[in-house]
Amino acid sequence: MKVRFGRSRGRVLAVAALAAIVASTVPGAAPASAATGSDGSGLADAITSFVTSTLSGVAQATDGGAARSEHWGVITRNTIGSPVAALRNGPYGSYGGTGDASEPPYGTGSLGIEVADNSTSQSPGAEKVDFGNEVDFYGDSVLDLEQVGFHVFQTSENVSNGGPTNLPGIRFEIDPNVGTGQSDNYSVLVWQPDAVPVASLNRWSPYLDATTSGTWYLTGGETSCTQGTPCTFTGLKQSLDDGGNAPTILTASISKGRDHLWVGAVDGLRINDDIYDFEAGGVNARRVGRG
Ligand SMILES: [Ca+2]
Ligand SMILES: [Ca+2]
Ligand SMILES: [Ca+2]
Repeated sequence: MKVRFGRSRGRVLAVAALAAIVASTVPGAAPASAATGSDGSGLADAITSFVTSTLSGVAQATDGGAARSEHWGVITRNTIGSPVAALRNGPYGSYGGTGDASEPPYGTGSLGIEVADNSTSQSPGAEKVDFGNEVDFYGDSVLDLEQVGFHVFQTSENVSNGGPTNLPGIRFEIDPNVGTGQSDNYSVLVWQPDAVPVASLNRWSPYLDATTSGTWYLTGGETSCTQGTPCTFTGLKQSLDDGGNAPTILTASISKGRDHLWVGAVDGLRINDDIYDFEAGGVNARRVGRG
């Protein structure tokens, strides 16, 4: 099944924004096509020309995915303390490194993350950050998730600070729609990666495929896939596939915390047919197979 996953929402918003521009640009709120010739002057024609060229530009940008860059950022509700989640250049290295693993897997930048383990007055004192998107995946079915994963820049210092699995993960806030709890509209679907190989420390990792590695669980005891008894990706989806209303996505994010100090970077977040390329200037969606 081919699903326009994570795409339709951005287009709807772009068109809605354009409609607002048209309404505020054309006096009398007439449709753009009806403005021509209404007063016999060139003004209406000029406005129509401007609106048409704007429409064309928005459509092209949205189809390329770049227009949705503004939907990515720190998810405020889920962030604790003052961690860093910043679109940055690099990292290149570590020093002396060469080859593909010494540069970001896509483009020239990435999502830099820095989280402290003991810097708030809360208990635990650890920070937490979610950098993600509350718009473009909203309403998509969890059961349609087929591809998930990313590349990470992991350091040996992070391993010293929290062990080999001290890594950021992926979180989907969802409406689980399982069992008799249809009125329970919230759970978090969490992927925790396996440790990266020692040979991949202090450089960029290969693609970490969340559908075949690491562990998945749901918060709130929605299914048998709990933090204490996590599941594979396949097992997780099966546990949510109980008929009736499908489980739906609310948000998607890269997440770290609350546990250990961590400083590193993530790039190339894949969700189905799109790879989200984190760059200093924004987030670019690259359609798989289109380069
Ligand atoms: Ca990048
Ligand atoms: Ca529900
Ligand atoms: Ca269901």
